[in-house]
Amino acid sequence: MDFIRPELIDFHGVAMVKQFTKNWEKIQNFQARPDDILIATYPKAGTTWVSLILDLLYFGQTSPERQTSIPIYQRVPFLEFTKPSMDSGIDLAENLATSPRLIKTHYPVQFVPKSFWEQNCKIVYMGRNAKDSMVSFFHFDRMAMTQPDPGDWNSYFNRFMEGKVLFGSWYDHVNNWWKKKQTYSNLHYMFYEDMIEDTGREIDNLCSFLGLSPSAKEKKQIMYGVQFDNMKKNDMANYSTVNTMDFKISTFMRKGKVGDWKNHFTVAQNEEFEEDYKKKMKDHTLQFRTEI
Ligand code: PPS
Repeated sequence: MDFIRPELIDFHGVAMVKQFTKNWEKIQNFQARPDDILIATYPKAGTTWVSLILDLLYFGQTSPERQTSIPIYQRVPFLEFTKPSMDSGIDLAENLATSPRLIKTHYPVQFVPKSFWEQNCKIVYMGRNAKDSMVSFFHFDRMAMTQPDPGDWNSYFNRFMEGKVLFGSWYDHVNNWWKKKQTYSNLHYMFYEDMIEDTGREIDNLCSFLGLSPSAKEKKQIMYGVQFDNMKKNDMANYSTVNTMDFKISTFMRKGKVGDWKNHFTVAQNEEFEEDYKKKMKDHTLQFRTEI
């Protein structure tokens, strides 16, 4: 593959790439509808997992053919995404014929188009602990040619802590979305680690938030479809149809575990990380688990 990787730019104080700021005006003017559902995450927190769950909850019974014919990134458009020769996320979102429209974003909370707040849209935020997010993001940046060059692990480790990776600081992202939840009640804040621990329980909580009551049979089907191994085999969910990802380097559905950071962090790195983490994560009501 011969792609020119993008450089990071400073965009309103957040590290971004031009591909994701190109449609800024249009995105800011996006007209959300009251039943739109926004799935928001820092990269690699399990966005695709939640997206598939929501898509199955809303459309699994009524349009089962979606599951085998439309890749998840078209069913749940990535709002800020642009790539030459492909429909942009904003165009896909505007043209979604579904109700509700499910829309994904990695934007920090301050970048979200104001109409989502004005329309009081439901928002599902999924957080994942910083260490595993860093590892997953590193491997993703190695294989996704649309991402800035990750360099080696040691330099990536430092840049992640400095927020010099795409979509900026993990710390600011999770904290600012958490703060938003205190004033915006239509925000459901979930954790990847809880999902790994008990997917059924977390889907039940999600359904309570969404006001959905799937039948036992439907829930069983969803649980089956969203298991890691099944998603990994599912070409409509595993991103194998994307030509800018080199699966020989790493796969999109890579490990799906809590604690893989232990295979990457040195003892010294872990100490440095913990020291820095304490300084940045002052709100003790927001707790992430790095093992379960
Ligand atoms: S992206 O590119 O930011 O949208 O990626 P995202 O989907 O947020 O995150 C990808 C990571 O989520 C893992 N994943 C899962 N883990 C467990 N179970 C299921 N069903 C599942 N689906 C996706 C995926 O494997 C990536 O994590 P890593 O640690 O790299 O394996």
